[in-house]
Amino acid sequence: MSGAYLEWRRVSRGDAAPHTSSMKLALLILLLLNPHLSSSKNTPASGQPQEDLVEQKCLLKNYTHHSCDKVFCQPWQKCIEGTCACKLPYQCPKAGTPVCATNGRGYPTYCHLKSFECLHPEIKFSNNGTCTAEEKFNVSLIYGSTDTEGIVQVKLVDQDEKMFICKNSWSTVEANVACFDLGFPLGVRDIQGRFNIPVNLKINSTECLHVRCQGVETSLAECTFTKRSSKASHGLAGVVCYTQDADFPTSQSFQCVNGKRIPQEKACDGVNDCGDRSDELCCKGCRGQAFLCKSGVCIPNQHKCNGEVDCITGDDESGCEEDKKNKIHKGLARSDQGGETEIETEETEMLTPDMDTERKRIKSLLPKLSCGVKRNSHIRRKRVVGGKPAEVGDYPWQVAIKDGERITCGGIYIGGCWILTAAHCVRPSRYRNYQIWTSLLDWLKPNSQLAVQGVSRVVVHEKYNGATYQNDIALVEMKKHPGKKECELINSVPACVPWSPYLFQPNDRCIISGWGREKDNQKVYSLRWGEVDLIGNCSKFYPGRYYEKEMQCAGTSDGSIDACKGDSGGPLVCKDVNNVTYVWGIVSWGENCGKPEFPGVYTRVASYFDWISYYVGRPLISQYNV
Ligand code: 4AZ
Repeated sequence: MSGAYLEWRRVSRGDAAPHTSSMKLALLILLLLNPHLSSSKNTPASGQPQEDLVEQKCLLKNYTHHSCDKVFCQPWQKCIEGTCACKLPYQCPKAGTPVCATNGRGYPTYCHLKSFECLHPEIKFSNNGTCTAEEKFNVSLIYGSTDTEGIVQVKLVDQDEKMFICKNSWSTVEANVACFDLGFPLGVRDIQGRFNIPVNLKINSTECLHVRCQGVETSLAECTFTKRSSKASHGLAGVVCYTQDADFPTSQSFQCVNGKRIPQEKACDGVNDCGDRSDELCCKGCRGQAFLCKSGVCIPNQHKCNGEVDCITGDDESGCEEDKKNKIHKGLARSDQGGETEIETEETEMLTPDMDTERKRIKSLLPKLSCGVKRNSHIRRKRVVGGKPAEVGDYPWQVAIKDGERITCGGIYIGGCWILTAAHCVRPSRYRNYQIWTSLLDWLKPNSQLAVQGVSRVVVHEKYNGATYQNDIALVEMKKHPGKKECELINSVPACVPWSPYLFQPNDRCIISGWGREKDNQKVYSLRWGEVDLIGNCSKFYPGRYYEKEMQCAGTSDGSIDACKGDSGGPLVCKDVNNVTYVWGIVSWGENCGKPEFPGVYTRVASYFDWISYYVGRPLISQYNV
């Protein structure tokens, strides 16, 4: 945590620290960025220490369930400049079953309807199949003292009677969806309440319905309703929806991005108490059983190893074979309230179609990017101090940039005809002088896989600063071979372009490669590689010269592995839990080579996702098709 940041914290808590003018300015800027701070953003009035599971610096970014830095977008959305935006219906996969909306209109698939709803939120999902006049799903509240609360009643499309929901199938997840459906955009306030249930109301427990939502629905009609043969009496589900006038006391509360306040102890518990998930997206740890994604997001424990990736870092679905075996061994399965309970043996009758399965199916039908996965990997052999020699196919995204007679820099193939490199490596006006050598190992003994491409264009970042090395990033477009529509690089594989700054963290181990000099300035002719760790807080090594958002330091504690002169423009790649390789950095600068007190500095590629996609086109590098 930086000193400046600590200072701000003191100011926001209202301590008696004298306000310097720079502190006042910083506070003003922060308030402009987040108006909620002016009330009591996670700063209890009692002045108690802040909740330490929450990452304060991250909160300032106001992340919600629409922030693709932190979450995956829905299949009917696309990630643009950090926000999940609505796709147009025609961008949905064509396959699927027809569905009906609340406006009585039919849509060819669930994705088409959800995409339409994304643009016109007043129209919601009603039912599967074709639209007929009588069929209407309906939710209402009864026995409450105001219209914001009550026992939940639903009328399913093909049932005549309104029915109650069983309390044991009811959680914050379902209650949020019910409140959204009823027109309370901030979701649920409480699932307990004092309701005026008539004493003569006799409900047979078999008459209540079970409901299961995923938490991404906007109407209860999208959740799955079942009827169970259980004879046990469980009580009926009720809800108090959240309204601003029925506010929580301001002390000890967490301020959600949507303006809702929730008890502080509900932040980072895996449950979307805010309704916009803003209480789960900036976490250093999670409460109870919730699972902490490497990206700092808490998800409910039952989403771990459920076959759907929830963490952008993929860690909720890795190592699941072990987990599954354990679960089966212990006879454990998903329970209603978040924990794990014994598998229920009662019969269940499905009353509504399973739209969650439909949503997963749509996801699987979306086009997938092929990047970051090597075609054939083999076992490495030789080892050399300060890096090891690479073998054919080890770094299929690594390219060499030849300027005239000399190989001056490295580069990274990112797909199509595009090479990513450092701005200080190239000049747009010199594009005719450049050649891109792919699949090269040793430039004294060119291997058979080697291919050489001309260059048609060089784009240097508009804000590249040669004095400070800020925005040291450039794109090189290769020429297509005559008569060809695409750049066909048979032996090359693109590295994936990271779209979120949370995909990798300090201390993650990554790989650098290049033809750069050895520590003793000795020339190198064959491609070498080495493992380095991402380093946080790099300002301490380069005070005043390190720009956190644009740069990333990496190295080893003894400095033995480092990039050096000639490696510039080349890759710092990191592998995710699924062994997919991302270009996390571009070799940019550093004081000397191989000195532990001066780690290598790389351009932080994730910060330039939008800049890159502007030139190369979103579909080439975007995980979400556009
Ligand atoms: C260079 O001159 C250079 N040790 C590249 C990387 C580093 C230092 C210098 C990092 O291209």
